[in-house]
Amino acid sequence: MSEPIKVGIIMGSQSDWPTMKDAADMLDALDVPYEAKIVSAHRTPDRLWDYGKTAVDRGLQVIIAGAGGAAHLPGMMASKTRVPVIGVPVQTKALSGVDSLYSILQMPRGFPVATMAIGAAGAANAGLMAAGILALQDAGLAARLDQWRADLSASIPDAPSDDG
Ligand code: RP5
Repeated sequence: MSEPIKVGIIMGSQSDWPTMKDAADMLDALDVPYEAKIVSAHRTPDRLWDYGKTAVDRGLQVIIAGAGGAAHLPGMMASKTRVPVIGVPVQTKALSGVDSLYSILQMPRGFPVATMAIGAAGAANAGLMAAGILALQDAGLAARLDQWRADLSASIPDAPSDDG
């Protein structure tokens, strides 16, 4: 039997996928099952509501939510479910993602969103953060995450080189 899906990756638009794929790739690397869905706060509000309403019962334990511009998706999702929400501000053309960052970061007291950096690094870190949360209850994943971190450290040279 396949492992139950505990991580939901949601995004406001197809155009967010190139960024959000970095979260998915990280979860793939750590062998963490996930689902990826387009759920827009503005264009599909009913879909957002249903997703939040059913998240606990479906067994989701972390939701990674990415959006750009007036990025209401992570905050609205946090208002609808107690499943922890990790927000990824997608980089925008008009304001370079600072709009997304502020929209996601400045939540009112009571409805937290764990906000990552703007763009692909933030998405990758969201995958790592989700894995870290699940690893608290999953020794196998904890070992894989420890190994991933050790491999990253080992790949960093101790001195710079002219060859790059
Ligand atoms: C937001 O609007 C999405 O999260 C996306 O980042 C942004 C632009 O969406 P598209 O116009 O590219 O579909 O809702």
